[in-house]
Amino acid sequence: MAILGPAVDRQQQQQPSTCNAPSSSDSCKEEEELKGVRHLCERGITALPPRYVLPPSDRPAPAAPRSIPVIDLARLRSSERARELAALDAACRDLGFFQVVNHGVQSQGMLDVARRFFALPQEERARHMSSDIRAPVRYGTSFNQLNDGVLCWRDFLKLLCNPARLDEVVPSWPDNPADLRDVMSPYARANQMLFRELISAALEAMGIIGSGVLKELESGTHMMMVNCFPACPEPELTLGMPPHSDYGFLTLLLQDQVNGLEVSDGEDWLLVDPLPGALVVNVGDHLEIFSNGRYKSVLHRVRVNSTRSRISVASLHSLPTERVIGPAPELLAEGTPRLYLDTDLATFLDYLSSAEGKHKTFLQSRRITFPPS
Ligand SMILES: O=C(O)CCC(=O)C(=O)O
Repeated sequence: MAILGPAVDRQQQQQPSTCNAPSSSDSCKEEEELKGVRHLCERGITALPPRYVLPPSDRPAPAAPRSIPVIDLARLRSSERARELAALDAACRDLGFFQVVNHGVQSQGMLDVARRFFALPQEERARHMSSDIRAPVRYGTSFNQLNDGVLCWRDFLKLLCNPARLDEVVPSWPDNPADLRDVMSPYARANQMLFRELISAALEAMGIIGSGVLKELESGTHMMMVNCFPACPEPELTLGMPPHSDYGFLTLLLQDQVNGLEVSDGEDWLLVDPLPGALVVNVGDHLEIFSNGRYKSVLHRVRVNSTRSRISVASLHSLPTERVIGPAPELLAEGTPRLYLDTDLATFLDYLSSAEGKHKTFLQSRRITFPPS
């Protein structure tokens, strides 16, 4: 589950390591693991350390690449809008995932600079390490490295880039590679514009027009998760990210040419094979709640492979953190029952720290269950 925290606080410098040589001591092993999977690869590991090994039932099975619905932005902007809106509506209702083509967002530089960031020496990347999940800039590893029983084969750079505060936060982003800020901030802006266009289309498809949500989104949240999944010595035993749903309205995913995203259709995991240059978009928990269940926030996970490193950039967009989110009033007209409780960030954080957080998805905890009639 991705977390959209408010833009707050400090960064914590990583402490100098006392584990200078590969060691068998448990605390040194743990310290090495928490430096991330790129670091383990640089140390030349040839087998998966035990903390990354999933129980057999959670391991990825071989999967054939599959296409997902395509939404063509050129058509959405043309006289064919109504047909494209219907396709978008169907994709959000059925799979909860689609891909966008002809979007015009320049992304090659973004992937390139992300790759160069993860290729920096460990000490340089570690300058941005923090155990504070609300830190606006945070380099880390796994899914939630402080809580994960089994670690994931992923390193990430989280950048908070809320539209109303982007210029303010960019100076706190890494300054190495030297062009990182200059490349990533225009990408963030272009991604925000695309998100606004897509969410406006989704609202129109649901018949929600002029509700003020678009205005609220101007001061909404945008978090970029820049992910690196290095080639893994035993990919059949682990995952790059475990099954999770996203906490926001929509997530826009940029990935390089290496596939890895798998989407649950309720029975099987589908390995997503996007068209070259497409961005993959998925419905998040907030949009499922806001749409009163019409749109589906679906579990997804990431598999890794033994030969190729993979880079992805997930942009998670939502309403302001203090906004309480419930089903849109327009969708509750004429006696349609409300299917979800209202929610806000505090509820989500409480849920994460509760025992329930380990067993159910957040969305399930917000569903209203009706007594049998
Ligand atoms: O890399 C991917 O394919 C998905 C990443 C993702 O799900 C996330 O960052 O939340």
